[in-house]
Amino acid sequence: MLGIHLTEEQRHEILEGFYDLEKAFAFLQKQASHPELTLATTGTTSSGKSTLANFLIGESILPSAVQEMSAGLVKITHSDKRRLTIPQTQGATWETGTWENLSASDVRDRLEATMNAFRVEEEKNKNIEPVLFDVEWPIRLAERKKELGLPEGTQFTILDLPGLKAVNDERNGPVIRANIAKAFCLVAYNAEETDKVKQKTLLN
Ligand SMILES: Nc1nc2c(ncn2[C@@H]2O[C@H](COP(=O)(O)OP(=O)(O)OP(=O)(O)O)[C@@H](O)[C@H]2O)c(=O)[nH]1
Ligand SMILES: [Mg+2]
Repeated sequence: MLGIHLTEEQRHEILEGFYDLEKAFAFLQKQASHPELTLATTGTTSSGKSTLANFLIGESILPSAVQEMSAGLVKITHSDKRRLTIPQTQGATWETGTWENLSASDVRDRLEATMNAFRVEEEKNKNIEPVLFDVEWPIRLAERKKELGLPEGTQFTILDLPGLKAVNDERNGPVIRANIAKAFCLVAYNAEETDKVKQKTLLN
């Protein structure tokens, strides 16, 4: 009955609306059976983000150092595999690809070498695309879903982010901003930082 007075354009619009509703419903259905939990370690430079992420993972797969270490984004997805993928990004001079059955130190060494190579390239080209690391790994915390009160099908991801150096940090700022909105953030800061005002500004 509705259709009798509708133009072709209006009919099309209504149909599009139904398709969107169907897509939203399918998304919610998937979310309900396989909810996603993403934790992101974020905070100031050299504040212990990667050390904390390694603790949650249960193995030291992320490089950490006294001086600035992390560059780009490391995404660790809970899996029974031990696989690392470094996708081809614009300006990449480092080895890209997928490596399987790695040890924790294999991953850490490759991440460290690639982060160092990225920093060298970044000095020459400020507009280089941030490096990405996709790690599939058994995350210790994800094996304790019951204790955490999480549904069995929960998909577990940890994002280890680079540090925020300054409020207008043009290097790491965009990577951090693009990812924290989608995650439950664990904020790390260096309790020994002497410039308390700077620290507070950054954390804010
Ligand atoms: N005293 C102390 N040192 C820590 C702690 N957590 C990490 N560290 C040390 O702090 C230094 C920096 O640690 P990282 O985990 O690399 O810090 P990060 O925040 O990931 O650093 P970037 O990613 O480079 O910004 C390393 O030397 C760690 O061993 C802590 O809880 N206490
Ligand atoms: Mg780090």
